[in-house]
Amino acid sequence: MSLIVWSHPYSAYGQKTAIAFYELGLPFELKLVNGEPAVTEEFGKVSPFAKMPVLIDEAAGATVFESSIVIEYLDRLAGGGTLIPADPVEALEVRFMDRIIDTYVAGPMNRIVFNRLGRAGTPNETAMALEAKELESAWDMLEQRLSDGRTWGAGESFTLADCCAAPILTYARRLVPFGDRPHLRAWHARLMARPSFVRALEEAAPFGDLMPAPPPAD
Ligand SMILES: N[C@@H](CCC(=O)N[C@@H](CS)C(=O)NCC(=O)O)C(=O)O
Repeated sequence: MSLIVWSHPYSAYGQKTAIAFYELGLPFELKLVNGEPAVTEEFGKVSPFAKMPVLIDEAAGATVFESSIVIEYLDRLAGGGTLIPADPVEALEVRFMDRIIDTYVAGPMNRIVFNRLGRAGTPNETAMALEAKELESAWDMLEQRLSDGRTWGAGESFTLADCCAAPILTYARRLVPFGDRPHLRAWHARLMARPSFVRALEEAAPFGDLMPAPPPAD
């Protein structure tokens, strides 16, 4: 089995996928998206939106992008039912949490970061305040969802929802702190201790801290 992943260890979506590989025990070869012109040109041929990660399954002749779809693909390759539960009702909750975090946490987070880095032109303070409000709403929603006492994002098993949450919550809380939301804090603490995420963070460490926000104060 030869699985190649175009990614970068600091990338939130790259980490999301790396966590899935480690959870499933699947080996992969990293193609580092490092900004070098030749790499960028080659990457542009496999990634239609120039976004990482992209999975190439050479044995199957398949190119898969969109991190959630990559993880569904990997889960099936590993036999199925681990990161996406076999039970359709449980699977729906997993996909729901993945979508909520991707849309309402990563969405505003990325727009704030793009503003701060000047990638969206002159930083727009009004727009960034609105994005921060959306992040607060997402924290409220997640706190409420987790208040049923679940251990992981969608129940008692570590799933796609947790692969998604670990890196994205870790970066986003630096923009809008968790505040007084004990369930959210406890879940994030469990994610930080999960060996697959610890490994992804260790791999990102040599690249330094690229986030345009101070480390969390709490
Ligand atoms: N919806 C995509 C988002 C991927 C994404 O935004 N990746 C970022 C890295 S975390 C990226 O490639 N950014 C490069 C750029 O915007 O130039 C997914 O889930 O895979």
